[in-house]
Amino acid sequence: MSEPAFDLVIRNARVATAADTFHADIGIKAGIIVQLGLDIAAGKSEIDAAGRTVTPGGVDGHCHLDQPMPPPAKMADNFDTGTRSAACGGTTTVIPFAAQAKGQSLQAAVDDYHRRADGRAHVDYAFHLIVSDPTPDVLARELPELIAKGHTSFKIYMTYDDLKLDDGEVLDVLDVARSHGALVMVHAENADCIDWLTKRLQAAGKTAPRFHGHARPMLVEREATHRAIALAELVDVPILIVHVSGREAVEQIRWARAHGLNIFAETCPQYLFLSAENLGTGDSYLGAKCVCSPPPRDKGNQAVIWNALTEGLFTVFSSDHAPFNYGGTDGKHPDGNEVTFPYIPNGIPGLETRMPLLYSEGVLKGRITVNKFVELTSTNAARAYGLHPRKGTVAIGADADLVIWDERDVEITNAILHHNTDYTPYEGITLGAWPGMTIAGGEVVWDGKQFHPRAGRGRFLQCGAPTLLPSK
Ligand code: DUC
Ligand code: ZN
Ligand code: ZN
Repeated sequence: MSEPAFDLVIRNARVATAADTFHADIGIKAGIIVQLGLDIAAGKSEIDAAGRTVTPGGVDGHCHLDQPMPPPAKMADNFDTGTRSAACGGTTTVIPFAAQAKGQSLQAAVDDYHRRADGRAHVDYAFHLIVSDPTPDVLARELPELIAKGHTSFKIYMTYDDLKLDDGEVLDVLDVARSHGALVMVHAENADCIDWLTKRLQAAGKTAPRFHGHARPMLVEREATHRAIALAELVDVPILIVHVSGREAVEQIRWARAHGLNIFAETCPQYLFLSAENLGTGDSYLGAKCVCSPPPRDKGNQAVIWNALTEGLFTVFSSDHAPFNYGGTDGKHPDGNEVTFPYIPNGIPGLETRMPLLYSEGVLKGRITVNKFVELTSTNAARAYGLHPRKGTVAIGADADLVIWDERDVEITNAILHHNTDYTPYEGITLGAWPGMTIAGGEVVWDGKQFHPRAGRGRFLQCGAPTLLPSK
């Protein structure tokens, strides 16, 4: 008897890519898709996907794992638990951030981050850089060297004291990106407006978690989005505005595109599924669970983000997973205390729920096609961060990273999730779909009931040049 032709065959799949939907068997060998066809030869193992949709594994191009934090804050997920939850939610590539502390070299931040990731990841990963200290050496030597080593995207912040750049520094970083073909992701919120509002709110005794939203109104995001666009126009370089949360930022992006500027945009589940109400009422501290920046907006803004998503404004849909426990001493209760809103660590968990939320409420509710879903959750992130077509599609030669979807009701509770965070902001939401199986590099990592760990399965990916088409 001859050896089976494939390690794994997925039969009778309804395959959805960003471009097409078609029926095929998928033949996998050594972790790669090597054949797509009808009635292909046998595999050592076989999975029947009849009646089910198969999409590329998700590429979460914006998540934070084991990122060093000012004490006592500590992220609840590292590369083990973060990639475990990613896999169980259908995401097979994660791109967290090697964050430069002010005064630190970028290379030191990358070396430290490799130590945190090495041997722990269950799915493949790449690193964006966070540039917080663009010294002459960083701009002239470190950034170009790191871009050449596969870090072709970096995030910059217009807020947060320990991370923010002034406009001149933003221009310098954009200029390096232009010269070396990298993509800059911009966190657009006006730091001075936030500081000013925060001081006034504190002076008035308005310190409960819900005032986090009052300190960061839509206006501060609108102004910074406008400024980021202007700075990118001056340098003549594309940028990606991350975590767009509402109408006024959407209007800025539409304006930029109408003027021929190449501005890409990201939104996240929290701006579709959470609203200002989740930041709590009165003095309740529970709203700390949903403190993230930009904050969830009102229901009108939520509807604007849904419309913008269905109309094609967004390039990518990412989790911005930034996990802090609600209980304990190193998360939302620093040193065990209820603190005033400026001291609540910003961020919510969302790696595992990102894809099922959008599949259920986007695809199954008829708001977007399954092809648009694939584009937003996988293909465009792979393109933006130079990983396509190895990642982000179902094609011969691509990595065998796949999700087989089960269309069944699932109630989200923290107990069914695999992150290490002690809550989910989506507790109690019932979805119409969940990954029935996730395959990463040809191996089943999630079978719909059980996670199949193999720390170190996840490989570090060197990213190439972004291959996104100009934004429309
Ligand atoms: N905001 C960020 O910019 N990053 C992580 C989490 C958050 O809320
Ligand atoms: Zn951000
Ligand atoms: Zn972020």
